[in-house]
Amino acid sequence: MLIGKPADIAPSEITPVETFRRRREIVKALGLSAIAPLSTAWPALAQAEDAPHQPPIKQFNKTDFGKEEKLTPYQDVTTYNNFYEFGTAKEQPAVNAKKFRTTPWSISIEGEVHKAQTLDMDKLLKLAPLEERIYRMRCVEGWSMVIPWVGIPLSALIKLAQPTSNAKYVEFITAAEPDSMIGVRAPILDWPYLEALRLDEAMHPLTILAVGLYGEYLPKQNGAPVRLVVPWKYGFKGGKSIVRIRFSERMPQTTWMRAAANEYGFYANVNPKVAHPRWSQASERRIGSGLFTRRIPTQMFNGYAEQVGQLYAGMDLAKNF
Ligand SMILES: Nc1nc2c(c(=O)[nH]1)N[C@H]1C(S)=C(S)[C@@H](COP(=O)(O)O)O[C@H]1N2
Ligand SMILES: [Mo]
Repeated sequence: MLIGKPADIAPSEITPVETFRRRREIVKALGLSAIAPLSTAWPALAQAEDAPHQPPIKQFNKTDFGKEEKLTPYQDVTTYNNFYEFGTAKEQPAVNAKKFRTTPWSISIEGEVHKAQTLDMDKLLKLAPLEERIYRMRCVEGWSMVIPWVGIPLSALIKLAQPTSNAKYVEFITAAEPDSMIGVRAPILDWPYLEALRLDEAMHPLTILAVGLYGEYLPKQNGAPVRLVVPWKYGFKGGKSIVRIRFSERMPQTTWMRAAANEYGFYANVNPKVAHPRWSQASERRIGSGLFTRRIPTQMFNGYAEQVGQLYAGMDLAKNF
């Protein structure tokens, strides 16, 4: 993910994953994390502390879905984040989100629905049984993780809202609080961060609202208390810390389309055959797979083609990227 126009790209963004991971893993392997001179030489490391665990979720269903995948370690999932509201560097959200308040929280359901309403977290958690979903997650930047999310199908909320016959799209509007979100005070993106899905994508059983990971409530840096997860799309579609869900007739302009429409399309389906204008999407680095992070081939629809391919039947995926 890059900010705005190509001219703004820092050279450090070209291989950020490798550099960050290798340094951190080498230092860990050598047991050197407390040594000050090294931290000074490698500034990114100084902040890459382990994130604390969150309270456990008492009740959720486990399934076999995704159980063949090797999970990305908790510490990688919670310290290597994209959440620009808390800074653009991967290690910043874990550090800068600490003061962000996530209780009380509610989501306003608006637009083309028969049952517009405000849902608090208690109500949201009762919409459907919580379930663990082990999903491969692919960032448009070229790295990936495997995360055991805990959440509910987004379809449960949609059924409650009762979309009108005009509703074709669902927008996710996320928190934008300058007082507690350091990134929101800067014009990094057009705040609030806004993402959207076509209604049938939103209804798909793989699409979830996540409230936890690794059997614990979501850490703030991962989008507490509730965020969207759409495993066949690039990670930027998964808006974090959602405050409004709006149903609309016309395709919404999303934040990343506004920032660079030629680079980040509305669909953002993972597709190894359609390159980003500035880099290939044919392969990915799986985070946390050892000292020298493995590069593996990227799969069509992130490997979920069997489940979601029919949603795009007849569409030109090079045009509708
Ligand atoms: N509100 C908000 N949501 C966001 C982002 C963001 O900057 N702000 N970044 C997105 C991107 S680019 C990715 S890859 C995922 C990362 O989620 P994770 O840190 O939980 O792995 O969050 C997405 N959701
Ligand atoms: Mo991303």
